Parts: sequence; C-alpha cells; structure tokens
Amino acid sequence: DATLKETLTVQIPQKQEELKQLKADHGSKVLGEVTVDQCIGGGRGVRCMLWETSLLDAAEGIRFRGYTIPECQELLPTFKGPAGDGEPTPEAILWLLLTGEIPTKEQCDGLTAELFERSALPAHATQLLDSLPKTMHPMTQFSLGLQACQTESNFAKAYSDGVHKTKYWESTYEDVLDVIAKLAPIAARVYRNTYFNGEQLKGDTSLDYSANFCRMLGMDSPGFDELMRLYLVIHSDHEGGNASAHATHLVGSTLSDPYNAYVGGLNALAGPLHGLANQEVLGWIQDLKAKFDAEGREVNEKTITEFAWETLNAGKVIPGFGHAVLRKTDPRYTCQREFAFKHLPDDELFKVVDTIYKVMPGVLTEHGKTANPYPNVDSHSGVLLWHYGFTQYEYYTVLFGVSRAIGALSQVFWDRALGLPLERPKSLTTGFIKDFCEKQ
Ligand code: AMX
Repeated sequence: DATLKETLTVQIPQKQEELKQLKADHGSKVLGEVTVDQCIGGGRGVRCMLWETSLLDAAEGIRFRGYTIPECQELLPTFKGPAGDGEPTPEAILWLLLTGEIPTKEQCDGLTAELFERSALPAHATQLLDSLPKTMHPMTQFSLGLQACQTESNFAKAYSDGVHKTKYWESTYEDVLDVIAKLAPIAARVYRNTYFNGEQLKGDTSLDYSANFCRMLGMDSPGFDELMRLYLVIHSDHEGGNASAHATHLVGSTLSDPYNAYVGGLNALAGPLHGLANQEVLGWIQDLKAKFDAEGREVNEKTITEFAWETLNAGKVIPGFGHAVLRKTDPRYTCQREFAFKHLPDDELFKVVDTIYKVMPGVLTEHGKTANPYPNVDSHSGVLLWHYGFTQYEYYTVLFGVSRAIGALSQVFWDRALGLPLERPKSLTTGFIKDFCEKQ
C-alpha cells in the first residue's frame, strides 16, 4: 500500500490541474450575493472560501470528504481492525481528510507509527509548560505549548532558506504531521501539570494515537479509549468558516508556518461561542444540579425549563444549543447520543442531557431569537467524558483542540500545495455602506 506522502505526491499535480481548469472554465461565474445584513452579521452564508476537506449542509450536517459520520463509522478502519469493529481512529480520519481516500488498516497503522516518531517535544517547550501557573486556563497553556514548539518548523526554515514556492507543500507536510503528533503530549502535559502536580505518565506506543494519548492523561479503560477515538474523529473538521478553522487558514495564508497558524486556530477555539461551549455545557449542568439539589428539588423537565429561562433572562446563551450554519440537530450530537445509549444508558447525567434535549428546543423557540433551537456537538461531549471519571471540565476544550488540528491543518496542507493566495476580503465602513445603498 502507498504511504500517505506517496499518495499525496500523486494527487498534487492532478488537483492543481483541476483547480486551474475550474478557474479557466468558470472563473467569472457568480456564486452568490452579499447583503448589508450579511456584511454586518459576521459574513453568515457568504461563499468566499475554498475548503476541500469537508462540507456542511444546514439540515444534514457535516460530510468529511463526502462521507457522513455514520458512513465514516462504517467505512474507516478502527483500532482493532477493519471498519465496523468499534469507532474509527483519528489516524483514519486524518488520512481521509488529507487524501479524500479511505485508508486500509495497514496504512493507518503506518501513520500511527509515523505520528509517534514525530511526537517528541523540545526541552524548552516542556520547561515552559512546567513553569506555567496551574491557575492559567488549560487552553492558554495548550496554545503556549504549541507556540513554543514553533522552533521546530520545517516550513519556516525552508522559507528562510529560499525554497521555491512549488516545494512549499513538502515542508508543510512535515509540519502538519509534526504538529498533530506533538499536540497529544502537549495536551497531556497540560492536564498532568494542572490536575496532578506535574506527575507525567508515559504513553503506550503499542496502541493507537488515541489510546496512547489516554495513557499519557492517566486514563486506562477500553471504554474511554473508544470515546476518545469518537471524540477526536467528530471534532476534526466542520468546513472552513468556523472560527478555529478559518483563523488557521487566515494565519496560514500569510505563509506563517503551520505551528503559528494553528495557535491562531486554538485561540479562536478558546472562545465561549465556539469550542469553550464544551466546558460551558458541563458547567451549566453542574450549576443546575447544584441549585436544585440545594433546594431539595428534582432535576426534571419542569426544573430544567425554569433554569433555562433564568439563563436567558439574565442575558446569557444556553451553551450547546444553536449554530451559525446548522438548522437541525447536529449529527455529531446524535452519534454521541448513540454512544451513550450503547455504553452508558443508565448514567445519571446522560439522563439529564436527554431531558434537556426534550425541553430546550421548545424553550428556545418560545424565546424566539435563535435561528436553530437544536443541540450542537458541545451539548453532549462533556457528559460522556464525565461518565469515565474525566471530570475536569475546564480542560475539555483542549481535547477539541487536539482534534481540530486534523481538519484545519489538512486544509493548510492543500492551501500550500495548491498555491492559494493571502486571504484578504474587503471591509467597508458604515458610512460607505450607507452612501452606497442610498445611491441605489
Ligand atoms: N441561547 C440563547 N440565545 C441564542 C442561542 C442560545 N443557545 N443561540 C443563538 N441565540 C441568540 C443569539 O445570541 C442572537 O441573539 P442577538 O440577536 O441578541 O445577538 C440570536 O439568537 C440570533 O443568533 P443566531 O443567528 O441563531 O446564531 P448565530 O449564528 O449568531 O450564533 C452561536 C451561533 C453558536 C454562536 C449561537 O447559537 C450560540 O451562542 N450558541 C451557544 C454557544 C454554543 O453552543 N456554541 C458552540 C457552537 C458549536 C461550536 O462552535 N463548537
């Protein structure tokens, strides 16, 4: 079987030709228009970015290189063997996102070994991580840890050595795999430093990327390994416009290297309207439980509705609900719900999440603001992690950050291989918009 690099080497000239042809045939066709509302409203729905690795449909949800989540679960190799025997591995989704092809089990195993070889952290990065205050948010530590590893960038070195632009992809490939490999030990170190007094644990490289990561965290159960595989696969990519993917793409478009580019992505992920919702959902559920436990009242449809209205009336959002593009329940939510039914049907917190799912769309519809009253991915992830004893929810977004690199950096690889330009959309002032519209 071909290696990942061999596969990509064959694809690059074909994809370059395809893009050239697309521009030649259709370069001046119109893809859409931009209204004043869209310009002011964060660019929702404006079609202005090329993104190859995945595409999001408002009703159906995400497709990774054309495959839905259930199709990925059916087709991608797992840790134990070919597809169908447990959850697919992040190595498999990385292969799919980079190449558009379903890898064999052997190709995935080869990629696992390659990632392990690339995973060493420079001493100055571990020293920096170990010096950070335990009170610093785990996402800030995570981002700093990756930033410190930027000294290892092959792309930055190749560029300063004067590499020809047709060869950018080679050092980008090295950086993309290096960053993904290093994120697991950086994330594990942040976890051990913050919650376990800096006692570091060795991974187990006889396992896969996920299980090795779990061992470094201190988690040692086949159930949690499977959850980590599912988690790292489904958070990997969500087309290009979401804040973490877009930030990575934007920073990368300046020819800043993949380390710097992904630090940009991580910092976008750290916001509560985006990846931090992962943590916020668990916090919201804990607050809800604490309030009703203290009052000696049961957590049920009625009390959840009451708590939801308190949140909304206080001018806050319900974390884990709503989406900028989706208009139905997120399939990433649904597959986690199925995981819960399969592995933890009687879990107390899962039942709370399930009850929230029953009442919240009605509450948000009555509230009348959100375009999408249904749950997103973040509404379910925390409760699964919590079930296995991984309860430090301020840390949850770090796991999201380990995963999102797989998609965002696969696209950065293609950005450089296809020679995509500096991103620079046009901005306008309110005065300009007003004058322009009044003249029409
Ligand atoms: N609770 C309360 N109000 C909500 C809401 C929610 N869950 N979702 C949207 N709204 C409000 C918005 O704040 C906005 O109010 P405003 O007019 O007063 O500013 C109004 O409804 C219209 O917003 P929208 O068009 O439906 O959504 P959007 O595209 O502007 O924002 C999102 C999308 C995700 C930021 C928003 O739904 C939200 O804040 N959700 C809660 C946070 C969350 O779960 N984020 C994670 C999203 C997934 C991810 O990135 N990981």
